[in-house]
Amino acid sequence: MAGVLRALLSASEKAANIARVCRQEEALFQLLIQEKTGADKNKKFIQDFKTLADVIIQEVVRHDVGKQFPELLHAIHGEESNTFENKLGGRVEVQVCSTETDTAALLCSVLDGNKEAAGLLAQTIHQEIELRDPAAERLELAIPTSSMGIWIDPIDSTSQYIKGRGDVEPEKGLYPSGLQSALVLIGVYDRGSGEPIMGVINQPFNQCDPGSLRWQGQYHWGVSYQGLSASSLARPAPPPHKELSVVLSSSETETVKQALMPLCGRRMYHASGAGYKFLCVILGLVDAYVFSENTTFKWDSCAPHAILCSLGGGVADLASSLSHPHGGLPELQYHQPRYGVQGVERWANHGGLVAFLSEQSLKEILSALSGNVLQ
Ligand code: 2IP
Ligand code: CA
Ligand code: CA
Repeated sequence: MAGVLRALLSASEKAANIARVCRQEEALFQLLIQEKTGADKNKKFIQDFKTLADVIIQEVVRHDVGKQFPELLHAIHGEESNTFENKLGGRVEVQVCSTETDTAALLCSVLDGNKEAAGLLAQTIHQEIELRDPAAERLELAIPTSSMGIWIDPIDSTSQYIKGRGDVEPEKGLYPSGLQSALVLIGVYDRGSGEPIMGVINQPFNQCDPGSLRWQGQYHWGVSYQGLSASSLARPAPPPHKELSVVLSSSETETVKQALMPLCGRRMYHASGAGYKFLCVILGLVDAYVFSENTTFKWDSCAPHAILCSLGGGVADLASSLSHPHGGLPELQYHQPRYGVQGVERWANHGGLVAFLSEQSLKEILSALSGNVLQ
């Protein structure tokens, strides 16, 4: 089972390499953006986009993990389909071919005939990643792969990935926008219970070397299964101040912001990227991430949710928590689609969410929000 974690970590490192390689040549990158339409589109955005990197990463993760664990292949799902059309109308069904040369030839059709770029990308796709992570290697867990399902968000915060800004200044350690918010998210859940059990978050653009202008990435993982918890991170120490801090989407409703004001005062931050906002809680930069709308999806929350659980926190379904204030804690689940809806909506976190590290913070947030009209 720790073998699965190692496979996910290696796949996430390869994904981060692909994300960086695709962004290497601005002119070429601009060609590799496709607008999403119909049932694939996130209704939150007037225009929703995917890039060739999104499509390749999802296929590569599926391929690499499926090669090592063939029994998992049918249970690996993600945000994207495997087709991509570039701005010139070139179309490809992305797959990892049996040789690097074949993969390069396949990709060349959407890279405007740029053989060098196709070769570099194919090389990155076929590269063997030798990842050393002693803590992950030491881990011994007995979770049957037959009960696992996997959610991939190949790139979260695609809009920031496309904008490509590397010069945004952080506020209290937190980036309101910029490449730092683009993340690769790979989460594992239990197909029986729907609980998140393992998560990997890879941040391809963590730090930019001022000399070479090369980006270095960073990853985090967590496992939480039947009372056993392990993580690459230590649980952050509780903040010294009494006021809670929250991170919100810039599209969060005024009602929610007003309701949280007495609790958080000035400690209310905004950041792009659902995954990045979860990461801010995981790293202890804020106490919670509150989102009252229905435009995050299972692939956004599964990986961070598993890491939060491994650190003693969790992700509550906001609407159910408010409508059953005395019930058990209703956490998000990952195994069942919503009935009667089509496309990406089937996998929406429909009731909104609160990501937290301590149940005390969650309680305070829910009591501040109760009585306010949500959804
Ligand atoms: C998006 C992305 C957006 C987020 C939205 C997600 O995923 O994380 O940034 O909105 O909810 O679905 P916001 O930044 O307002 O939280 P993707 O980039 O994968 O489409
Ligand atoms: Ca996403
Ligand atoms: Ca995405």
